[in-house]
Amino acid sequence: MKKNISNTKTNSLTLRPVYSRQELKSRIVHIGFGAFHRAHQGVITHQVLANLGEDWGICEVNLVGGEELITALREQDHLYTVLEKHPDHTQAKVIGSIVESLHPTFDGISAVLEKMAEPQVAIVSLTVTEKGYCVDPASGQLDQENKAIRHDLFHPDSPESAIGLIVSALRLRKERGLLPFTVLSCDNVQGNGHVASQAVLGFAELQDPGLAMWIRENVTFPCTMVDRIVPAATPETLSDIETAIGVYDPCGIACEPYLQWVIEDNFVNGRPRWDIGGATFVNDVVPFEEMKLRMLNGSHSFLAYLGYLGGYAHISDTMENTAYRHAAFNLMLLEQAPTLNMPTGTDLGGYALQLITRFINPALKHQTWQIAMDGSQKLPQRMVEPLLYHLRKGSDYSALALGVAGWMRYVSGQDEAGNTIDVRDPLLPRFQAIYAEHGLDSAVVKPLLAIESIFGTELPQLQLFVDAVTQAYQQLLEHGARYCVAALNVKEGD
Ligand code: NAI
Ligand code: CS2
Repeated sequence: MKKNISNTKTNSLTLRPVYSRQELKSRIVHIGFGAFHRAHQGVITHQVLANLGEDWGICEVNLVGGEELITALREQDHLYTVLEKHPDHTQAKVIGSIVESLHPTFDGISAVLEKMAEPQVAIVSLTVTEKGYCVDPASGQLDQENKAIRHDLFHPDSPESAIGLIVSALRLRKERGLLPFTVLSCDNVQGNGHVASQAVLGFAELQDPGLAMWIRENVTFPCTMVDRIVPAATPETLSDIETAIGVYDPCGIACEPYLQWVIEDNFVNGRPRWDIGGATFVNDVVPFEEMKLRMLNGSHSFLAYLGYLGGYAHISDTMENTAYRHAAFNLMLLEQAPTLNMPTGTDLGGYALQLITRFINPALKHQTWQIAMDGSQKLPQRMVEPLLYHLRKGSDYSALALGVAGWMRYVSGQDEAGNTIDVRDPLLPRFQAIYAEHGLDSAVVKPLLAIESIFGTELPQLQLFVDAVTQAYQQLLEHGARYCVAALNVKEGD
């Protein structure tokens, strides 16, 4: 038998789950067994089980890719390792909250649907990336032109999208007289619960208005703010984990020590005591979500585009350059924080300092290229609203304008040394067409800003903004990213 984490003693027996995993049932079906979920919901649920011994197990589903990962997970009895990387030491935990897994490729989509229709399933949670919601990012409405959505509308028994799958599973529950489940989005999408709800209801309306009404009356879609920096695993990550636990774990994942989960407490069919595992239940998540998306993710995107162009492979590398560090801090505090409406007493200065410390962590090799991915889906919630705020108020938005110009320069597909950039984005063909027409020239600014699903309709009409981005783009062409980031600090009187 192949030696793995389930059949071999790890370096320390205390790493093992202390609760009886036989008692666990799949009361949560999670769609999107990626890096983040393993280090976040998987861990928090594990902590609850370790403290309370309840029966909230998780069944994992991957709709897109991940076949090898699911196969490996099954071979090791669904146990996996999380390695927390502090700047100067690491800490490993073996997580036991996952009890089963399904993949349409091996098990067929009907097995996934049947699982979601089992009576004990109370929550269907999601980490399917921004594009997995099949919505127009600027309006949040279901994208009826999406290929998977078009397929699913006419094939309720064999859905391909997460949205089609959820609607079909809810149909089964309605037909069988079962309680519904809560749909819990854990993606970095502003108002993620509302977006999930709009997508699910928009889809159900088109397919079956009666079902849509039942969903509207019976299902809830709590919003959540999720936070933990979890870079994609590399061979180095897996080797670090092997060193820590003494056995190779292909499902292992490394992450930062910090962890936050703020959840709107609105569940229709029960929920685990995730507060025991470190989550916070609140009535209104929106302010926390906006704070995180604008201050953390907004500056992450800024650092990803300008860092990649400046020749930095990781976020921690950009932080070694004082100009980048100051620019990120100023972006958070001077351009993003003022756009927020936080509960009294929220210390945004302290939050910004904490974010910079997290970004500096040299043990966390978080690639700028990874964060740069899918910019068309990320910019709307990270930069567009704050830009509109400043343009209405007449306040400074130089760092945000440079961030947008950095994204535009990045999606050209060519770095500052003339090497190819592997740009990953659902709108790549659109970017390529624009660059094919105009070349590496500031003439691309207007057609890129005209992409309504990213920038909406108001922003591209504001000449001041168009001029600011055009100027920043021109500067990037002439002087490069490092120069522009340094010049930004001089401008802000740093
Ligand atoms: P990953 O690349 O490891 O996993 C992506 C997951 O999404 C996979 O399970 C894949 O099957 C699924 N997926 C991709 N496209 C899909 C689609 N069209 N329909 C259905 N499923 C789809 O990425 P990771 O790191 O797990 O991140 C996933 C999401 O989690 C992010 O997009 C973000 O919204 C959120 N997140 C990630 C954090 C991180 O630091 N990695 C932190 C906070 C939130
Ligand atoms: C990052 C996020 O990839 C990205 O776009 O900005 O995944 C970031 O690491 C997390 O949101 C941190 O919680």
